[in-house]
Amino acid sequence: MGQTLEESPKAPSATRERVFSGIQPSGASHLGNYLGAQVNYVALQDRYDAIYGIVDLHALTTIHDGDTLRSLTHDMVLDLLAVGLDPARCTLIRQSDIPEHAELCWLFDTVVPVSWLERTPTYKEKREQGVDNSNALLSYPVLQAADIVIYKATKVPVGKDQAPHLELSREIVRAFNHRYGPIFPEPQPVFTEAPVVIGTDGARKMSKSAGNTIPIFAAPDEIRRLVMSMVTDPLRIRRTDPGRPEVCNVCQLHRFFGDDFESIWDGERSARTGCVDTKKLLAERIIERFRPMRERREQLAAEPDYVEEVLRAGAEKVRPIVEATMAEVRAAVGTGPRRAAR
Ligand code: AQP
Repeated sequence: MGQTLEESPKAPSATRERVFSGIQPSGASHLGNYLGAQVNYVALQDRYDAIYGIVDLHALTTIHDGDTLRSLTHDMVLDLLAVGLDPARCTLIRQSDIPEHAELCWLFDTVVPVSWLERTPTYKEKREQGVDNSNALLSYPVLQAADIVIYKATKVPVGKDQAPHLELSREIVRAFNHRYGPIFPEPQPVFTEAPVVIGTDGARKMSKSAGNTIPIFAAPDEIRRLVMSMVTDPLRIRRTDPGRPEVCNVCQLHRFFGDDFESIWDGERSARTGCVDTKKLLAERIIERFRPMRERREQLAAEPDYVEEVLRAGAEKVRPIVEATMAEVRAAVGTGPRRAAR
């Protein structure tokens, strides 16, 4: 069960609920990442105690070159800062800077039956896409659960593709709490108005590994090329055929790039406008929307140490939270030194 941002309660700052979400540095941020999750990352930073992780350990399931991963991680921090995350209002961490994520994942692994993981839809999808069938790929949702609850976060802004993983996180928390006592809260997803953005192929979820993305910081001409290549309503063959905005991915995307989308849809329905007109308009609107963010990203990229400073400060800020959680966990499971009897 998820909720949209509008439905979520506004917490007073003294007792702010915690939000966590992770994004893989597995490639350039795209419209799916932005509309499905990042807009909520930005919106939630003022209302919650928000922690966002660049989850490089997760990306190791697909990125197998050290220099590439380091550089993609750096780029993802720039993306997040450019879309509006402000290190003064939220905390940005690199997952591998906090080794306790992996420790907690292992402890969770001891309560998770393999059958729970094998039935995860994303595991099946990734295997179909030819991703190496590593133990890490199978255990991915377990590490994800650890990422979230190590901070005792209760809200997780994600796209709808992540809903089964969040369900699994709650099952893992229940299994762990059942064995060791009530240590962790059950996290709930928070969705945007665009919980699933479809890719340029008009069929599958926009996804880096599916090669159907529109990267938000691509050069304007590249954005134009990708939008012009988008698959629209398959039944609209001639320019004079009426369009069906409900099934046309270009029309659907217009909902997020202007208040006049209904008149654009009317134009399509009555064949007053053709797919090419609608695509050209969408491309220009996407370029315009991301122009200030692209400029900001360029400015930030010119400061060589800034990203590492942000990550260092983030790691320092979360350290007491992580230590408190892990002290509680280690005491419950029996790892670490024996505590003196009082
Ligand atoms: N198409 C999408 N629609 C809505 N939300 C989406 N998200 C991703 N694609 C869409 C959301 O973006 C956040 C970060 O995603 P991620 O990059 O960590 O992982 P992902 O979901 O696996 O993204 P990709 O592009 O599909 O990456 P690959 O192909 O490398 O696995 C998440 O909240 C996700 O829901």
